[in-house]
Amino acid sequence: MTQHWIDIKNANAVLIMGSNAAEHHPISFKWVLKAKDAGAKVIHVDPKFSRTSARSDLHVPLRSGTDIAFLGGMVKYILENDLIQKEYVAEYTNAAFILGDGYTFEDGLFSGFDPATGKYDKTTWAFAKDEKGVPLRDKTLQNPRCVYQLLKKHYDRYNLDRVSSITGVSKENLLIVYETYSATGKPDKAGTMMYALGWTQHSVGCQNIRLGCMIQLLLGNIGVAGGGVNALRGEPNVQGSTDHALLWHILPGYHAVPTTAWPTLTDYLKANTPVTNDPKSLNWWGNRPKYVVSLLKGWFGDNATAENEFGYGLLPKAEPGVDYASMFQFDRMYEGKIKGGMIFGHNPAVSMPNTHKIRAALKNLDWLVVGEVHDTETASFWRNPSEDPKKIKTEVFLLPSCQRGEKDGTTSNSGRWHQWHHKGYEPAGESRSMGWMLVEIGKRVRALYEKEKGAFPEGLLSHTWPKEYNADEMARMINGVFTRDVTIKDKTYKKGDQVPSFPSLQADGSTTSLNWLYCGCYPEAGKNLAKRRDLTQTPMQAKLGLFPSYTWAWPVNRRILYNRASVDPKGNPFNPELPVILWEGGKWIGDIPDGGAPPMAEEKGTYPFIMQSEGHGHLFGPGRVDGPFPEHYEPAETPIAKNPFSSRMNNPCMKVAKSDMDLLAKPADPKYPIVLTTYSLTEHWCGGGDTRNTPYLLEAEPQQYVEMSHELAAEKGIKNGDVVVVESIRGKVEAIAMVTVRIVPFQVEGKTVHLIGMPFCFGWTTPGVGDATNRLTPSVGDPNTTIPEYKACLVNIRKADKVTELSV
Ligand SMILES: Nc1nc2c(c(=O)[nH]1)N[C@H]1C(S)=C(S)[C@@H](COP(=O)(O)OP(=O)(O)OC[C@H]3O[C@@H](n4cnc5c(=O)[nH]c(N)nc54)[C@H](O)[C@@H]3O)O[C@H]1N2
Ligand SMILES: Nc1nc2c(c(=O)[nH]1)N[C@H]1C(S)=C(S)[C@@H](COP(=O)(O)OP(=O)(O)OC[C@H]3O[C@@H](n4cnc5c(=O)[nH]c(N)nc54)[C@H](O)[C@@H]3O)O[C@H]1N2
Ligand SMILES: [Mo]
Repeated sequence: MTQHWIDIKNANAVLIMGSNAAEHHPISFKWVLKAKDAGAKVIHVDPKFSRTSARSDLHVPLRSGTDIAFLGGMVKYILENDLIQKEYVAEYTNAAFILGDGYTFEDGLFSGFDPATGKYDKTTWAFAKDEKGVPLRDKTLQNPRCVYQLLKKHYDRYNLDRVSSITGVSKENLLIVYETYSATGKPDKAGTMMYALGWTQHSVGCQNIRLGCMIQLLLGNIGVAGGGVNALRGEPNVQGSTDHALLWHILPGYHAVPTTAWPTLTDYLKANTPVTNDPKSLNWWGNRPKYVVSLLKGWFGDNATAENEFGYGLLPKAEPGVDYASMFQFDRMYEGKIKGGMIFGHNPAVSMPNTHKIRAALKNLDWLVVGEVHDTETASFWRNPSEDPKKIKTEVFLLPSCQRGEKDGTTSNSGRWHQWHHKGYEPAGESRSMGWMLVEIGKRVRALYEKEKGAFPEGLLSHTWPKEYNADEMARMINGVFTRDVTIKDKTYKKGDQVPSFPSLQADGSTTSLNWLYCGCYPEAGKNLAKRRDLTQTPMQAKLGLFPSYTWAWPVNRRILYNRASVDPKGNPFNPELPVILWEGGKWIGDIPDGGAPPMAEEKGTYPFIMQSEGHGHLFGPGRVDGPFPEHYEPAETPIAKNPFSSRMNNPCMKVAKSDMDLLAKPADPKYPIVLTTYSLTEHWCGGGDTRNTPYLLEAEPQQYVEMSHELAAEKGIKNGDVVVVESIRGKVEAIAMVTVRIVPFQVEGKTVHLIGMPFCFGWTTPGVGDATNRLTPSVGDPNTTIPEYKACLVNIRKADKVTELSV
């Protein structure tokens, strides 16, 4: 989130799109209702009606997978009716930047596409530059090659008729949403966007979010109170685990994972440290060397020296171009290329797409370690009723793990608040925390390497490894310490002192930090700010709902990111009623400003979007792999025969697994005419491994079901409560029919398209509940993130021949 939960109350309009906030993020929804009580309009754009829709002013059903068309139509509406916040757009976004000659867009493809690799060469997406290398700009926005004009041209094709026909949303509904939401383009008005899986779980997931961001930039809604683009994060603790690099492609603090293309630290830093020649651009990522060296120093301690490039050579390197995301790890496992592995707190045999393939892949392992609170479909895959355990070679170890309440630690919430939780009770039985297990496994593997050596022992043995796991000590080291006596701005720090915050981190080995973003969360010995519960506020902060001394937020306790964009170039708040920061007496007050420089118009002033090397918000976004402007493509499986926007049916860069089990239905496949979307339930948690073992939650939602419209039920001769079979080209699932007005048929490209919805929390280890919905879904992913397309695939549905127990 660029904001924090409480700030949602300051919005004049709330667009909830791709999220069921009331059910899955109830705390966020408390603030939505406060905004609504204060007069805000709340809009829910979602294929099905839910508790979120029930409390919104407007629920707009749209066909799953068509958000870019919907939002592209909004961009056209905003530009045609001149509703942008002009000063913000001209000064703070790259609308005025002029593109070089190479950039083109034709028939669904941007310039630089190589059909052989399915990848773009992005060099043609570069801006034209002056002799100093600074992008050329036309702040009148008239130059035909400026971003504003190219944006206008791109979305000119997204007219009401076409958008309505592809999304299945009526023109009246489109206009109401466009008009209501774009009213927040006035300087003193703010709209907020709340999204989650309805946007991310698509082969165009990243571009869904980008288009949301672009609308927010056009309306001047980023950095201001009540604005923002807000990812409602999932699993506790998905925000923290992303920050600390649970994902394969980054190191802690969002640094690219080293690859063999960058054999030395110098190569790595050169490739990953942006430069700017514009003195008004802070270019914060220009500091990357300080953060990477401090991370290496934290990992390797005295074994990290300037001579050995701080141990960079000890890190494993990925192969460039290879995708190690779990969807493709399972693909490699299915091919027999992976021998063993560990799975902690994850139940892929239920939650990964195309679970028949996942389950087949697990059989190829020699050994598997599962860290779990319960037995699951993953730990027990070898005794699935359709398997013969005697024929499965895999040796499975189940490590009993303790539950959240049984351990100390932190979670980072969606608003980036780093919050401590205390252990409530002792772990049951022999269960242990994951921290304990990982430290212990590390110790034992190191002892073996010391004794037996093996391949490349230096990597493991050079690590600073803790003697035992201690969450508070870990938080202290995540913040980082000085490795020698250092004087910064007249203040002397001794070796071993805590680094006060990340501007003090250095690239010379004098500091450690296991994550620069969290540097400042533990600024002095004994001062773990995640434990802070101080409600003190100034009157200005009270008006905003800002509690700066309650816990700690990354970065540097800033609560609203890009807050320098909440003031005009002279430093006057766009909304004087709710200033986030104020320039007063030569300094900023309010929230912690993004960089301490004076207002932009002053000589030493800087641009507000400090994480972009040119300092401007990206309307034109060359950073993504699949295009600088979001474009509508159909999901990998689509019920229509032709994409009316171009002759490209699907995202040309989408990730597709290609094994013999990865079949895809063809466009408008008569065997699979129905769109399936999947979702979580209030009463269960994700794959249900936990909640199916909690009797009262299971009683509340006891078995697999499928929601469908009355019209589809009538067509198929299905009655409410019937047992039905839902079938895709990859598998089938039995479910109870829930015939409901919450789902309606869509009129798409001149025909009726039905959509059905299923939860994904059920699995065969719980008797009588049915098996995984993901038996139906495809191994197709977004090209930037490889997040699977769980939200739109094709199926058919029929009444079961005989009434059965819900079976596997
Ligand atoms: N009680 C409870 N809370 C949870 C969870 C849980 O399992 N149970 N899970 C947690 C986790 S890990 C996560 S990631 C979050 C998930 O939070 P959400 O994203 O809210 O979860 P979902 O139910 O998967 O999807 C949200 C909505 O997206 C809609 N949708 C589907 N396809 C589309 C589309 O193409 N466009 C649009 N606009 N909408 C679409 C669905 O109909 C659904 O209403 O919740 C977290 N909170
Ligand atoms: N069709 C479809 N599939 C989806 C989604 C969807 O919307 N639709 N959503 C996706 C999303 S966003 C997510 S996040 C995934 C979630 O799916 P998974 O990653 O599989 O995670 P969970 O189902 O939340 O939990 C897995 C296991 O963790 C165990 N567990 C709980 N607490 C602890 C602990 O402290 N330690 C250990 N070791 N184990 C613990 C639980 O018992 C549970 O069995 O599913 C994804 N799959
Ligand atoms: Mo999630």
